Amino acid sequence: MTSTVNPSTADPTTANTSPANASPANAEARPDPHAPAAGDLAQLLSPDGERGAHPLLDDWAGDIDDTRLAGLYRDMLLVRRIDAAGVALQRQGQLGLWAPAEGQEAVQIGITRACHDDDFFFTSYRELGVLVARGARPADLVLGWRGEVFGTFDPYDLHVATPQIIIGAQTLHAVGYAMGVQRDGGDQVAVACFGDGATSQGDVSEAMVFAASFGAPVVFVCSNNQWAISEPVGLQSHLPLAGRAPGFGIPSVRVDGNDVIACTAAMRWALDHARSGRGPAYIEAVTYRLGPHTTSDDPTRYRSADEVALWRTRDPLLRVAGVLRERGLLEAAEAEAEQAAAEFTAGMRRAALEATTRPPLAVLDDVYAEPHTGIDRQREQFSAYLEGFADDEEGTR
Ligand SMILES: Cc1ncc(C[n+]2csc(CCOP(=O)(O)OP(=O)(O)O)c2C)c(N)n1
Ligand SMILES: [Mg+2]
Repeated sequence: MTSTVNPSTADPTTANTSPANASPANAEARPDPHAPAAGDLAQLLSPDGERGAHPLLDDWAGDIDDTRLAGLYRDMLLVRRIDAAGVALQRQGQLGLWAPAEGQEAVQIGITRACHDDDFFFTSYRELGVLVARGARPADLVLGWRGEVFGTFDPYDLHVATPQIIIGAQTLHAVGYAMGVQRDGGDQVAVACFGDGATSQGDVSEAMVFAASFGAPVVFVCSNNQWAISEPVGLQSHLPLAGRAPGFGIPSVRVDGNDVIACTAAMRWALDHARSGRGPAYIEAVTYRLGPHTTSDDPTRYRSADEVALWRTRDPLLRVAGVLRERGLLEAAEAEAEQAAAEFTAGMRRAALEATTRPPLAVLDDVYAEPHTGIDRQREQFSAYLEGFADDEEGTR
């Protein structure tokens, strides 16, 4: 299943219209192929809450009734609350950094809920929903972003590898794992989650070559959130990203990443393809990063308020909430999610306050067993940097 682009349906209000998006290659004349309406974007629940049909995905969504939809909504709302708590903790000085997932809950929850428990995820730093749906504990989310030693979870507990900061590298890890499954036997699938920006990394292309050559049971999930920090997706790909996979011999589907039903269905299709020995599959989930790239970023410098406002109307939670309200199921789903969120976020605050933090310089202690001039130099520079805060009041850092 390849993607085609119909320029007449391009949405002029998305990424390619802001000055920061000017591409060296004739950007003004090019329609925006990444706009949600362009091409064959698979959708089963429209922003107005209308249930739609799709030739590939219908077969995989039949059982998603109102009760299941309420469950998906509860998961998404929980993730949104946890995300907000992460941002707040960072703003309070408890975390070094946080990479917000706001706006991307549908793809993260949809793909995780479609998996078997032992399918193994290889994610970037933004897949908060995958971690939450896999049962991560509050401390798992807090200690890593605090930079604590032993700050991560046991990957074999959650069947999620340690989140990858090196853009795209996890796709290679996923394919390696999938090739291991082929050799060990079993029906596990590896899932590689990455962003639109990652598709420009050689690692991702190499991963797709290996996956296709060996017919490895891996699903590639590209969350196209329109931005790679300040670079719009249109700058690095002039056509929809789902269209790349068939060039590697990998079937793909381009799905509305803010439609949790379509994301679940697309993932079920892709998992079935991989699990049944037909090799890798690829999903491009078209979504949007509503917040900053991380808490260190100021997106007002490179994208317009209008663009963000437009995407707020496509909020993945809103469209499901509308359906649930009509069916009289919203209140219960919200109450359940809020209760779970209150407990989880209290746990996050506790984990931050109870963390035993080593002196910052200790981070360099165990890098090498022997003295090392490079580390000595870094220690000197870092000391000087820390001394810059000497006048700060006790306890403000
Ligand atoms: C190999 C590598 N190059 C550059 C970076 C710096 N970097 C961090 S995030 C990022 C953008 C990634 O964008 P995308 O893949 O779209 O993921 P998103 O952050 O939007 O989820 C870059 C370039 C990095 N971490 N690793
Ligand atoms: Mg991105």
